[in-house]
Amino acid sequence: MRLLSIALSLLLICAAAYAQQAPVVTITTDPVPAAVNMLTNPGFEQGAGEDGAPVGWQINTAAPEDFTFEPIGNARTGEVAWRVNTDSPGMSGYIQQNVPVADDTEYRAWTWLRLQGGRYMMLLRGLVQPPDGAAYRFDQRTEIISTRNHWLAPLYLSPEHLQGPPPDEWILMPLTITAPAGLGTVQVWLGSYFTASEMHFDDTYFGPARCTVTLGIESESPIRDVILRDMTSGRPIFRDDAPGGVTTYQTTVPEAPIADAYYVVLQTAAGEHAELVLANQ
Ligand SMILES: [Ca+2]
Repeated sequence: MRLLSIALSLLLICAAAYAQQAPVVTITTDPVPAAVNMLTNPGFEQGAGEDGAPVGWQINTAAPEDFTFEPIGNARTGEVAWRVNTDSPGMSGYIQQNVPVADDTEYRAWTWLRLQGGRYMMLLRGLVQPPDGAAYRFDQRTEIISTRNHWLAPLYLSPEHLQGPPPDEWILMPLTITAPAGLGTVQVWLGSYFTASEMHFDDTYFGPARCTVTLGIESESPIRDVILRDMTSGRPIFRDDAPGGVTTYQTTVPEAPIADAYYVVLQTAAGEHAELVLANQ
């Protein structure tokens, strides 16, 4: 009887928790990334040009015969995403676009990535000719690796030993740089770095690095703590650990890293709520 009453109590607690609507979180950015994006054909909706590269982009590899570059459906947004595939770890292969940049200016780049296997890399590169000094190469990069298509799988490597992001999920991969004086043009490279790879890109961005974020929350349960996070690791962009138990909350965060999505973590009287919030929806 006592067990039954404990079970009933638990059920009631669960029911109460489920009765509570999840908080509704909205984010807008000023500017909106699409309005200041410096890339041509960032979402690949214009498809492929005669050279087989996405319109506005070029293909960059020393072994084109090893690679498939092609538009595909099942996009993140619109009708088209871009696929980079290779069965060979012998060479790297990228799509590339060149963008003019101002001296000593911060920029941000990203792609949404669906990585089904291999080593994805974004490089932001160029040749710097300083006003008074020797030329040097600029090269910054970000990467992520998935072993989900490892050649030993699934026979010798069981699924739990394969690592990487969920293969059917679009993830946001940003990188922020400061263009040094004399860079002039930055090359945006997106592709596969010396692995057998299957990766898809959509909704790419290169442009201003900062924006003003407006964060709004509607919660049935009193809000006790608000954290806004960027996709990249590090300190939160914003935290309010004393919002005073309000249920309607709004704040403005200037000079935040611009992005299409942010992580928001809330503590409410009903518990924790963590969500990847798409901006400007
Ligand atoms: Ca698209």
